[in-house]
Amino acid sequence: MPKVLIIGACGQIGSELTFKLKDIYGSENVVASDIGYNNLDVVNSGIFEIVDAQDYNSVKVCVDKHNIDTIYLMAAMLSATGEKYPMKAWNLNMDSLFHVLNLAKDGFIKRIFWPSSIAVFGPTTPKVLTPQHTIMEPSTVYGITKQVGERWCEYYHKKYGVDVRSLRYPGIISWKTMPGGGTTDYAVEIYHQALLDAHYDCFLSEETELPMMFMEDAIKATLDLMQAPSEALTVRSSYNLAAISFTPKEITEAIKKHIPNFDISYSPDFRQQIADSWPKSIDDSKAREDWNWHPDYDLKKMTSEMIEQLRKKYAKPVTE
Ligand code: AKB
Repeated sequence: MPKVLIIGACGQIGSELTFKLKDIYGSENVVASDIGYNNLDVVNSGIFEIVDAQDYNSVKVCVDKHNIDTIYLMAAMLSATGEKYPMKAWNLNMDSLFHVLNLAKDGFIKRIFWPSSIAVFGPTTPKVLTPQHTIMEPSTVYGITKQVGERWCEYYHKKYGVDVRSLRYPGIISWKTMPGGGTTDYAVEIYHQALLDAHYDCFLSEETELPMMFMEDAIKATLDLMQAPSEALTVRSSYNLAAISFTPKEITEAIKKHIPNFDISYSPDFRQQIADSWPKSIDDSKAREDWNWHPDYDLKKMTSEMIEQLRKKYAKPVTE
């Protein structure tokens, strides 16, 4: 049974990963951690520690205290916030990765999950069915940190035998915890606003097509990759991963099937340029070949689930 530490457990993906890992390995084998008590559902769900991902000693103390052998490093500054604070994004995204890679290199932990992103690709990358191996000239700070991170992951694996595994997440859509600071966040906000106001003002233009994925699929992919036999993995930088691609116009049509009076307006801002530099769709055949990846959710199924869950969430009294 692995002893797991999630760093960044209060965030959008970290929180759901924490709940799922507790289901699988038992609450006593999973330590959630973050820089603050930012998600009370996570904090109150079992063992929780304050860990500063940028401070090697803070991470090491927690690893020693709980005999951790596996780390999911989910703390990161995403694309939109990264453009506002370039050096903070660089420092957080790189320092935290080096700390866990070095813990593994020095034998303190055995396995690492580190998320990369479609942001590793840039304006010169082929946009449709972007291949696993292709031109990568990211134009955002976030994308640069992810691309550099991938190189270091592969280097630590080849040079020191570190068992680090990674996925290039597309935009992740979920109803439990809000995303923060990403360019794909519109695809979560739109569901909330559809239910609250029947209107959404989108910060991307109507034809901006981006790769996306429902949270259930993202968690499944993460756990399948982490449980795959080491010999099966031929990619130690980061695997392309895909499920759905859609535009703001297409997600609006899908939402209108449930909320017919929903309407959308468009006010593209600085995030448009980021989105325009990313692929429209991804070729994830390596992930399918190596560890049998396949997604379960399309736009229609995801939209039904999002609307159903958010309806329940908003129907609950505020005191709950
Ligand atoms: C972002 O929009 O920055 C992230 C990502 C695609 O990695 N959701």
